[in-house]
Amino acid sequence: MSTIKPEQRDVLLVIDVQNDFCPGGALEVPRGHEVVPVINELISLFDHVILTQDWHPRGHSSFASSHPGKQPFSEISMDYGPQTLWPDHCIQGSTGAAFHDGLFWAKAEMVIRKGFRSGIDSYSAFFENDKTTPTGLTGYLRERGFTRVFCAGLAFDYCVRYSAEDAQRQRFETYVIEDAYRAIDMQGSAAVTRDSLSGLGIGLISSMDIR
Ligand code: VGL
Ligand code: ZN
Repeated sequence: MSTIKPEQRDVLLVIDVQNDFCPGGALEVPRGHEVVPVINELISLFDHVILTQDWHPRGHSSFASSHPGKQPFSEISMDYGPQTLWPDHCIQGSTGAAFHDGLFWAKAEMVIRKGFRSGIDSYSAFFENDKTTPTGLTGYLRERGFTRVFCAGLAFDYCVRYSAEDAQRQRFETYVIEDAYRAIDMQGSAAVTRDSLSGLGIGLISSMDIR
């Protein structure tokens, strides 16, 4: 593809680059920390940067520890549909919930926190897992006049996937930057995610395409 020069209508959406998703964290994504230098370079290229921060209260319903007898990475059925259970992670105000120390987060114009309601998880930066409760990000982007969304971060097969899919469905022109994500990759979920994104017409690009 030809190169893309970020314009005023473009926003870089950096998903969940938090300690708990990096090696040593509570829900580590293999080699998750490797996205940091790539994303820092992207942050320097975009005028507009938005970050998301997974932000759960203690005892959150997505934690296996909140469901006696359930193991992390198993699935349960919630009133809004199936929900994967996770180790306790990204507890509000904890070190695990903080952005990775090396991330140039200070430039962000907006930090959108998600997963703060006890009874519902939120993978997407746009809608909680019931697919109807909005986070407010669509309205924010529209009011600011952004039309293209470039996604990067952790984890590719969960929060990056659902954020990109919702961005595209909300009719933003959406790209995912392939060397700026890492996946949890449970049972082939990274391959399923790539198919799903390209099927929706989301652009899979390299950070080298942006300059
Ligand atoms: C995420 C699982 C649970 C993510 C957040 O950021 O991809 N995954 N909470
Ligand atoms: Zn979470």
